[in-house]
Formats: sequence, structure tokens, C-alpha cells
Amino acid sequence: MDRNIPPGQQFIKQFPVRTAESEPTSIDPKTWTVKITGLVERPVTFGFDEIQAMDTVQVKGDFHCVETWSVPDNLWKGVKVKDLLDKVAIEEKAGYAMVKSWGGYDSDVDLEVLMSDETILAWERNGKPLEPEHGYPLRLIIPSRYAYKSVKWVIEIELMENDRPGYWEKRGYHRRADVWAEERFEK
Ligand SMILES: Nc1nc2c(c(=O)[nH]1)N[C@H]1C(S)=C(S)[C@@H](COP(=O)(O)O)O[C@H]1N2
Ligand SMILES: [Mo]
Repeated sequence: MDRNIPPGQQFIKQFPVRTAESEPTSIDPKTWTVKITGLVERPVTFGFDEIQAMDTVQVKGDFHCVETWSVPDNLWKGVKVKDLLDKVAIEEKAGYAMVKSWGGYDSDVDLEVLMSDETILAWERNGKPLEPEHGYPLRLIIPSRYAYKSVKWVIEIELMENDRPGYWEKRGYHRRADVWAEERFEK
């Protein structure tokens, strides 16, 4: 296949599941919410229905796990995280966010990447709702970063002044995780 792939990665056909914590026990999209907390004037909670009613975008991207497999040609549908954060008064000093899952998994993301046009909260892949094990109802997608940043079952985004390591970052994986710079492990 003649196409760009980040250094050290290989395309695979299937879409594996990688879950470190327990999956949500009963997912009801009608009551699912995402809270924006931390360095904001006041915490704001968005319902899944409110998020779906916002401007939707489609982001095309390969999905790169740090274990070296990449899933090609994903068309994700969701809303820009930027559109959510623009509705919240974020304090000047916020520089990072901790994105948290229902079951306690988390990952830190710098605000610049979080606010980029390709960073979305997605509920669809290739025209179909995400399977529960892939993060339905809402998962983060950041195509330019290793997939451990793409948190499944997002319930909270906490704005922070300084970087703090998330689940895999505490275990030696890179804080920024740029796939093109091959930032796999923290030196
Ligand atoms: N909530 C949650 N999100 C997560 C993970 C996890 O363990 N829990 N694993 C990450 C890792 S390491 C990868 S490779 C991708 C895998 O996504 P998938 O299970 O949809 O393939 O999800 C990321 N997001
Ligand atoms: Mo991964």
C-alpha cells in the first residue's frame, strides 16, 4: 500500500479492543453526560443529546496504537472538543486537560491539541454507531497522537494549569505522544 504511515507502524485489517479498566455496566445515551471541570468559571455539564445537536464534523484518520498497529481509513463523526470548550469560560492559565472515562481511565492532553479542528468527541465510525467496547456513546479522537490519548467513554474533561500524567503516561508512555515524531516513551 502506497501511503503515509508513521514510523514503526503497520496497518492491520481488524479493529482490536484495548481496555484497561472495566467497561460501563449499562450505557444509556439518554442520560450520558460530559462535565467540563477544573480551571473554568463554573463547571458545565453537557448531555449526549445536547452534544449531538451541535455542529457535527467528520474527521478522517488512521488510528495508531503505540503497540505498532494502525487501523486505516476511519471516518469518525462527532463534534469538535473546541466547540464545547468555547461555550465554557476557561481560565487563562489553563494549559492542559485530563480527559476521564467512566471507569477511571484517563489521559492528559495539551490544550493546543485539544482545541485543534481534528480533535473530536465521536459517536460514529464509518457510518455506524461506535460499538460499546469502542467507547460508545462518546470517545475522544486525536488522529495525530497515539491512541492511548483517544479516551473511550468520556465523562469529564478537567482543565489544568500544569501537565499531570494519565493512566499510561504514569506507566512510562509519552506525555505528548506525537505519532509522526514517534514519541512512544517518556525519556
Ligand atoms: N477508557 C479507555 N480509553 C482508552 C483505553 C482504555 O483502556 N480505556 N485504551 C486506549 C488505547 S491504549 C488504545 S490503543 C485505544 C484502543 O481503542 P479501541 O479499543 O477502540 O481499539 O483506546 C484508548 N482509549
Ligand atoms: Mo494502545
